[in-house]
Amino acid sequence: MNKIAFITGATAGIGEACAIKLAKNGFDLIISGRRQEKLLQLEEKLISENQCKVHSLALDVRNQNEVNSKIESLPKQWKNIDLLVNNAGLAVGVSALQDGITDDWERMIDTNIKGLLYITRAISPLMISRKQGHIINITSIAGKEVYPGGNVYCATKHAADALTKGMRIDMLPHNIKVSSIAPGMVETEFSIVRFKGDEKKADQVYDGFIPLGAEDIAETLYFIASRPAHVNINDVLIMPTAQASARDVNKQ
Ligand code: NDP
Ligand code: 8X3
Repeated sequence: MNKIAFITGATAGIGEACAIKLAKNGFDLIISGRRQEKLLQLEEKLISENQCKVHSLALDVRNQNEVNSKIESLPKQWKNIDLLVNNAGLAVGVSALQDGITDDWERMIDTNIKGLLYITRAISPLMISRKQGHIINITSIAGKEVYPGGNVYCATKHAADALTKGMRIDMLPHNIKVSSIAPGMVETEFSIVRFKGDEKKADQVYDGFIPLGAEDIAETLYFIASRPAHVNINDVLIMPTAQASARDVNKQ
């Protein structure tokens, strides 16, 4: 029987690449995100290219009622979730705090912190009842360092880093692994979202150096997820070779 992975934010970028990598390596998948059309496209691709089963679950991680009811409504066999990838997240804007837009702050806090909590609150009891499971949180270099214009996004990723550590303690008696991956710059839809659809500004972020690709994170995630039962990788900080810190990028 295949293992089951539940991925949030599978409609783009890192989450989509993780779905493709896990499907190639024998996982069945529950893929989630808000964009139903993208989920269906990915579901078709995964099923046509792999020997795997896929269940699409359109949901907004910010809506706890929706999260609970959609997870509760999963068919019984899909509730045996072995791997949860808490990936859904976003940055919105680069304003200094004194110029900040409350709606941007709330989108980041509600998605990156509260969404991660709602999903984990709903899925971890299913893992606990089976005394097995693995939760991998996609945090960020922004959870280790703070950079200009990063204020609230960095705060949410510092929170995700702290929650990873807290979860690891809480899950310890239940034989559940908790890991995190903290990437530096990865070229995905991330900057388009951050700059609210301004593709020119988004492209400039990755000009002059080779950023990570979503596949690089997916490879790392699969490595973490495929260690023997007695081994847990707590945290991986992964950067492009051209990046030394959140603020130091060797652009040519
Ligand atoms: P993308 O914008 O390409 O993908 C983000 C994904 O999150 C989409 O699938 C989106 O789906 C989903 N998502 C966003 N909001 C919600 C929501 N409210 N409910 C459900 N799903 C949601 O960005 P990345 O792939 O780059 O980002 C993935 C994660 O990696 C994020 O947590 C990000 O903070 C983190 N990260 C990214 C880095 C980068 O440089 N790209 C570096 C470090 C960390 P939909 O719109 O369909 O809901
Ligand atoms: C995304 C990477 O450097 O923009 O988490 O914070 S960065």
